[in-house]
Amino acid sequence: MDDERCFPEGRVTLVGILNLTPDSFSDGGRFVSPEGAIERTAAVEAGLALVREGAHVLDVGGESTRPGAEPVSEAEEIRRTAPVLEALAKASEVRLSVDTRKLEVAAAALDAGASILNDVSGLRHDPRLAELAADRGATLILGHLRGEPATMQDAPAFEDVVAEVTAELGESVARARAAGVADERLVVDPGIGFGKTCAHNLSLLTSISRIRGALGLPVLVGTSRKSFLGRLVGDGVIAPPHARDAATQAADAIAVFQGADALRVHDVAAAGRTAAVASALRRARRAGGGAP
Ligand code: HH2
Repeated sequence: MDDERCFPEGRVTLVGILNLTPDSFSDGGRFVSPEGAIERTAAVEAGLALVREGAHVLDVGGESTRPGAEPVSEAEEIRRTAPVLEALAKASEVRLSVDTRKLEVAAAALDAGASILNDVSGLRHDPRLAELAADRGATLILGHLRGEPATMQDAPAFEDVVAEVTAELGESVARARAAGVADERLVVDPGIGFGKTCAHNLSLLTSISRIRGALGLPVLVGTSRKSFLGRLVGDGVIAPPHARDAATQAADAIAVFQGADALRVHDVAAAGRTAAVASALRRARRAGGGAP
């Protein structure tokens, strides 16, 4: 693996979402035939289209983590993800990430050409992901999630969500470091929508610079089309995922303005424009002597 960082300072890294699932909340079923076969050519084409839109990283997922999603076996998750990763690795230089909590799936993805492990559980599901990342020189994204995706929205409770999420992410970071993962290969993520109420998500999104400062690592933010945004723009009902794009840009702009290093998004072109404006505003505020 080369030494170039996947999430370098000085740019907002755009992570394009490519879900190979029948049931993801926004893009589920796009590349799955009625019999459950993955439509590999169409998936690779969609990934390459995201790269043309400006994606620096493609995050390939084979299991939905939405609340109440059906669990998927490791073999099925590998069947969905590994061939598409392999084909993308042949077709493009883009960095490839696998969105999984499972060791075997992560190992198969690295074999197929991925160089980033995106673990929404922050090593709580399987701490051995840290050794795998260390051994293979992979970058590790550590998300914040209490419990399991299936039940995470049952009754999320925090006394001080920012302090608790930061402390728990710190535990994930300590585990990764203890396993030998270098800081240059670590990214943290407050887990927007993962076991949090709308108010929790808003508190976290307005505290990105605090989280980043406390942990001293790049922060990735994933708000794209999430249901709390549908709640905010839905006028009494929850707006469906396709009606949450403007809301996503607003939330992501606020995150970048505070220093978010990466955005995980469905609409890469829009995120690139949002990041350009929010970064320019951030630079203007710094030049004007405002907060960092
Ligand atoms: N959100 C989702 C999945 N993976 N990974 C990180 N690091 N951060 C996130 O916020 C995040 C993530 C959920 O979104 P999506 O992949 O669109 O849906 P689903 O889980 O239903 O496949």
